[in-house]
Amino acid sequence: MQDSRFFLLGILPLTFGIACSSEAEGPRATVPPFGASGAGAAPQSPGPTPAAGLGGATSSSSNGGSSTSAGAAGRAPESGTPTTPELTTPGPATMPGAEEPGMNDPPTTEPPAPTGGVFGLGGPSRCSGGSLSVCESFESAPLGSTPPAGWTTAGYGNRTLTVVDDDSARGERSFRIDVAGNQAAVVGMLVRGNLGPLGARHFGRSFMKIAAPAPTGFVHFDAFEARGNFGGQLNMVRWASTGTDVGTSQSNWSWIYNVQSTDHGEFGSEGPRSAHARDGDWMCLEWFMEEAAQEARFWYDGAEVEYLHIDTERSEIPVFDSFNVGFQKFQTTAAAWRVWIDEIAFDDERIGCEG
Ligand SMILES: [Ca+2]
Repeated sequence: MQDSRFFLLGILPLTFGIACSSEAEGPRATVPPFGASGAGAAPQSPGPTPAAGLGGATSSSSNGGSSTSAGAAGRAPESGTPTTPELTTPGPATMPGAEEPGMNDPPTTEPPAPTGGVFGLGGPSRCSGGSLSVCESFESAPLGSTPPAGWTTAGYGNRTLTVVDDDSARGERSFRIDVAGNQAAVVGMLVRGNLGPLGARHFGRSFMKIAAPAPTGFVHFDAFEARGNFGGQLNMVRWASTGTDVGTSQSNWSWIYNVQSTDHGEFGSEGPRSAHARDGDWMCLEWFMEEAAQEARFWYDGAEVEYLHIDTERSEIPVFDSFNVGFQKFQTTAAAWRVWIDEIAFDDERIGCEG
């Protein structure tokens, strides 16, 4: 069910569309959440704490470029001054050169307490079996800023994207996104293009960990963003978290379905907001998206979040050109963010947290 606040979009879509899809240089303006009293706040000026709801801005994905042969093509500098956002032109042409690459539980109201060895955590990578269309363990990627083969990095802002060995869901290595504090929109994503049949229908799975304590204050962040041409416009379809105070179990902080379009604004579904992203331990995120059925589903630590089963709701799922996995957020937080991702997988069947 769409939130009534979405109808506010009718007032501001042009503004958001321009602000969010601009190909202008430099970090983009903060895009406030719908219904936020701080609408229009400029970067570095978060304004009053807004109500829960959608928010966010477009990210910038790489225009391709091989991580192994195209050098820095499509990659942003790792830190320091604001970087140049990549083009957001929709369509397959935006990804040239990129390398090839069951459950029905009740809504998750209280994710399980942090535990080790559950949800498929620990032990060696399970990517090596070769049964999944895409599975990235980071185990064979060199430590440092070079993305794994088959991926590029994208985004902007003062952040670093690094293969590390200080934490992992499995194996020894993972991919870490560090975002410096006191910034508004920051995008740090791994990008996968040349999706083949997965572009029209896919299951995804990632493990994600946010260092505790997470920054406080209102924020919209995305853990996953799939991009494609929908009716001539670029749609960015996301699994996001919005609200105040990461790690709480209040309805103001939860996972949502979120779509940002270059021409008709931003919308999504957030239901009762009963599934809450945590900080301090690994989360297992799974999802499904299909263009033909206009259906999306989301599982959290193995349990389906019913309110994020998008079937009759507005969905606008295109055939995707790229998948972006990582961390991007759109409001100023004083504190820095540290996020790890690991065992990123895509397939035509559900992967599961144990997969
Ligand atoms: Ca790993």
